[in-house]
Amino acid sequence: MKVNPKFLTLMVALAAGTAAAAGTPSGTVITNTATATFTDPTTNAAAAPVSSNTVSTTVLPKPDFDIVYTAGADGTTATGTLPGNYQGQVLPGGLLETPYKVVNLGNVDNYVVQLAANTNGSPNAPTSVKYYLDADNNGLLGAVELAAGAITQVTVPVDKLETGQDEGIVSIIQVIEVPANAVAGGQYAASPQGTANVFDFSTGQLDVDSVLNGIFAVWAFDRSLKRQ
Ligand SMILES: [Ca+2]
Ligand SMILES: [Ca+2]
Ligand SMILES: [Ca+2]
Repeated sequence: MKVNPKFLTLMVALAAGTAAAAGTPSGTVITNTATATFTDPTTNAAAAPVSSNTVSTTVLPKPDFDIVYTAGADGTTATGTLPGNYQGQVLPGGLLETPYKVVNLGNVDNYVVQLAANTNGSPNAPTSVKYYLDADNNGLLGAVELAAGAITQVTVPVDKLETGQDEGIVSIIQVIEVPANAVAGGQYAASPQGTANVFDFSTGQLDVDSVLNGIFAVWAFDRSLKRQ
């Protein structure tokens, strides 16, 4: 029985290439056995098919993420135009709550993104900036979510290819606390900044990256509100 070795090599290469398909979760093991069918030149009849060795390839991690507004344009810098529902006025000592989404853009399941507040460029320093898990994904900080406590990281599932919805999203709420002695018209701004391992496509290496939500939430005080 004669089998063209070049043909088998080609089949194996095709099988290996399949494992690089975009979006396949990392750690997935793809196996492929190539089968060659051919005519036996000694008999000029169809010979029994020949199978190659089984090729196993493990999909490598290519993590990536973004932090975005729940609606409206996103950015990656701390300047720009705010969506309307990300600005407003509160009393001194008040809390300012805005929702964001941490999005898994890679193929790593249970992908951990560290969260911290970026207040660079804020006209005034907030008393604190905290993040909470928006467990019911309604964009509001509920009593149960508040009681669960502030978080410093989120664990984001991978988006399953076999489903239509995007499972790779975790919703969070940012809470800016403004000082009790804040003056009227004072502005306070903060943006969630995520840090996590990401895959650098230019080098093929894993790297650490941060992504701002895009722009700061700017809030102003109105003295008239204080008298109400
Ligand atoms: Ca909620
Ligand atoms: Ca899906
Ligand atoms: Ca962003």
